[in-house]
Amino acid sequence: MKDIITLGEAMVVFNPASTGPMKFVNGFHKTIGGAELNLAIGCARLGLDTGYITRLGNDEFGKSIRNFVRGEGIDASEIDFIDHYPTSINFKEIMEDGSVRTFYYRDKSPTLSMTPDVLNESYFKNAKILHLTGIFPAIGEGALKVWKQAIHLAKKHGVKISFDPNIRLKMWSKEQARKVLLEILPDVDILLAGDEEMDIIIGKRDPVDIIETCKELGIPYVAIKQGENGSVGYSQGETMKAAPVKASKVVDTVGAGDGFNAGILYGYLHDWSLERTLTFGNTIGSMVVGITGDNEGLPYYEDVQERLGEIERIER
Ligand code: KDG
Repeated sequence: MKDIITLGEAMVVFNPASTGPMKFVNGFHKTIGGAELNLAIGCARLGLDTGYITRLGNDEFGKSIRNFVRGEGIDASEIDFIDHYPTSINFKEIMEDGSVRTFYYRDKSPTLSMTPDVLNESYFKNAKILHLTGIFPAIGEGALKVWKQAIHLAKKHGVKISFDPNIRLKMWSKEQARKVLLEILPDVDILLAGDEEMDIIIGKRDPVDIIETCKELGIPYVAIKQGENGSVGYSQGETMKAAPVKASKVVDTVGAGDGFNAGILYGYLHDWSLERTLTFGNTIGSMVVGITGDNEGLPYYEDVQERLGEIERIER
């Protein structure tokens, strides 16, 4: 039985070799990204049994992504390839303060060629949690249908649905995002969302108000990300705010939310208290921003323990 399975679009990510406006950057480093894949990497590094579902272009980039997924110890048996759809690409611009702009080349995403019947029902039957984001349905009509089928299969087999809206306004408008993402909320078991994103979806930004709405919708487990202000969680009648964990440095903020999510899912699966779980998630988020790349900063379990002062490591 897998702890986590996730459905997403992976991309080759070109990280700039220097900071500043992309139009003046001449060198890039080829890496790999995609919110759901980052989450899968974060979970696998913590020690969870993780599987990733996607379709890649039948090209060199697609093959390098599958190799990378396998190298992280993530099950890649539900990855397939398609001709004539190039693997998607994302170029990043990073400023001195670590803030990022992304430039997507994903209009002909291989995931657009997927149809609902390609999802393997037995893979869903054998999973504890299905993690979804609002990026996949924003790719286009075909991807939206596959995403809805994934929700259907999870519900059919009692798989918990974890959901991060991950609203990307370069991919769709606020109105389109609201329409699609509002619909999924009643099906969600674990909501992992930014306060600004919830403002777009339900028109509420204060975590207390967001949690009220989640209770009305029957969402049992909630973690609201507030960036530098920490996070607020809700579970089993308890609401709790967890203080932010200060990053030792900030060089690239991409992937911090995915790292936070991995930490929360780890705590959820291990029945940890809300306080411990939120602190664990905040700590991981603060570690991710210190390293360039969408997932290079995602820690292993011992790295987080060390950062929390739970273990001491002798390095030399
Ligand atoms: O959450 C991080 C992702 O945003 C990044 O890896 C790229 O998936 C991506 C996207 O669509 O922006």
